[in-house]
Amino acid sequence: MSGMKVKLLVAVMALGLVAAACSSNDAGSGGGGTSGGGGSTGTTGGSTGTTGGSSGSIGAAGGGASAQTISIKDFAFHPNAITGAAGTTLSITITNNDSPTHSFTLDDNSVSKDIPPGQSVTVAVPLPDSGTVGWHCRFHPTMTGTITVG
Ligand SMILES: [Cu+2]
Repeated sequence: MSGMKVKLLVAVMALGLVAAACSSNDAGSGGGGTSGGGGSTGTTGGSTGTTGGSSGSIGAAGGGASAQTISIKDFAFHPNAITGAAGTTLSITITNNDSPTHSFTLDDNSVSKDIPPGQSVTVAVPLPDSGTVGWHCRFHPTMTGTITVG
């Protein structure tokens, strides 16, 4: 009886040690991301740090480009209003959940990709220093969206 208790205690302590080791590792890599983000600019440092903390693997991408996901359903983009950092290239992955083919087409036609039903495509959208960038579906003019550069 008491022997069982001791074994249990040892097992619990061992688990605790493993957990402690894991969490200290996480804190370490998260901290690295935060300091890396702070190096570039103060304002974007905050958001970059958050991205680095949640997953270290895309921390590197967080420095130069950011990513957004959009889904298409019922002949509409969801969301149809997103934001991006001035002067960066925004990577947008669009998934078509409708039956017909749609497209992601910038209003100036500099980027245009068709998205077959059930599929996803990723586009790279270079953002200006200010203003907005509009996009639409070239097959269905009522499908529109806007990237606000901030
Ligand atoms: Cu469409």
